[in-house]
Amino acid sequence: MKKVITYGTFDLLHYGHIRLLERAKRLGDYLIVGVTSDDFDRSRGKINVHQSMTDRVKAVRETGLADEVIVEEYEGQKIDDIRKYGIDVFAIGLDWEGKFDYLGAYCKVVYLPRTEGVSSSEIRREKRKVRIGVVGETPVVKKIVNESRYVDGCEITGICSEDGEFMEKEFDLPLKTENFSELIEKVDAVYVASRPGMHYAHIKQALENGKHVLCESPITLSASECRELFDLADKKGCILMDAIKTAYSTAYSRMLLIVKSGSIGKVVSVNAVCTSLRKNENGDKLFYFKNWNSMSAWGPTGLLPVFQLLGVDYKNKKVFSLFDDRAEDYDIYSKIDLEYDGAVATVQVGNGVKAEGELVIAGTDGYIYVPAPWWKTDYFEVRFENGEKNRRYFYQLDGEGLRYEIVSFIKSIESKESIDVIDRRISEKICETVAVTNRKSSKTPR
Ligand code: C2G
Repeated sequence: MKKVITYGTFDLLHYGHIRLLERAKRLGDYLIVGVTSDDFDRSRGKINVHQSMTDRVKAVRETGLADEVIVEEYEGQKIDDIRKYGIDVFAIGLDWEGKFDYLGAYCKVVYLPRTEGVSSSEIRREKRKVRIGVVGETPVVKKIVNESRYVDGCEITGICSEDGEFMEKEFDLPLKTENFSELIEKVDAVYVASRPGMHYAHIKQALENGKHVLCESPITLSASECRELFDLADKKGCILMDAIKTAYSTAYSRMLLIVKSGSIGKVVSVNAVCTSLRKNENGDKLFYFKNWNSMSAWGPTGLLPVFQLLGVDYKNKKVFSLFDDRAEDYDIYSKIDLEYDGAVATVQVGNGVKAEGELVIAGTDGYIYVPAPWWKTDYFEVRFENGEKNRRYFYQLDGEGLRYEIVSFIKSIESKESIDVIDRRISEKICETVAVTNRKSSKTPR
């Protein structure tokens, strides 16, 4: 029996895929189809795949052309599969010409002509693009504009900023305005990265006008305002999403699953440090950075693993802050201690201070170590007293997680259902916990 194998993502299965499978099948008597796993696609930079692996496998099965469907999970698997299944022919579309010649050492390699005029990317692109307007003046605004170019189905069409110079100098966009109403009139969705004190007004206005919102955390400066905005989003049938890029990193979410599955025993402590220095063009330290004090700039990220692992119902909170002389509510460094039943957490944040940005999660059997900068997690270790049991994990992270965050936002808009990577109760609790504390209140920490 002559065995043939082919591989693909087979997203939104179309005529081109079916013809490829038919021709591959004709090359032998038995056809094995390898469908890529979601992780494998992500690691090879295919981030816009619309269907889940389960749906893609189902669609390939339903063609009735595959005698067997397998999952492709890792680089180099093709060689393993060819040996394991005793493959005679490896077939793939001509768009891969030359790329799989190395498999010629194991079986015959055939490149089949592609079907012209149809592709998953085109089908995805044909859908109307979501027009996104950005508001704000933090450095992440630039990153979001750049990262959105990797995401099908959206385009950044305008910016609104209080800082006219920043807008003029840094952006090449069709619409630049200092008037927020003008921006939201011309877009379907808004990415809010204005100063935290402005979030509530910006989000409310956007939602009231039926626009979806992705907002840099903290969404607002109080839990009640945050809840009110989520309720408004539901009422208006709009998406409101918290933008903490770390939540969208594959390594970070795997790390959470490992902890939740009990690998390190019961979690007794979460210790997160997040700091950065702010500099202006002259290299001088710019402490007062557009109202993003340490608590608002880093608090949400630092609190994320705490709330995701220990929950939001802490019993006690103590905050110690060091303030910049020039501004009442600008903490250059804060330490948040949270007490839970049977666990504690410490989050240290600094905007204008530098320390080792690690995350350590201690458990009764072992601990997790995520090296600096842990908020861009691509690597972590599970460590035990007996070092032989230690495990190391690495997952590719492109665009600091921002592009996956935008993909989730666009998918939520298209499916009209929020993909809540960050639970709403966590977003609300973040708002409540980071709401500083000016010089006076720091003397009587809550
Ligand atoms: N294809 C085709 N004609 C089209 C579109 C796709 O013949 N109009 C073929 C591709 O050449 C490929 C198969 O259909 O052989 C699956 O295509 P994709 O789903 O785009 O998968 P791809 O990214 O090419 O994955 O390890 C993964 C594989 O190497 C290929």
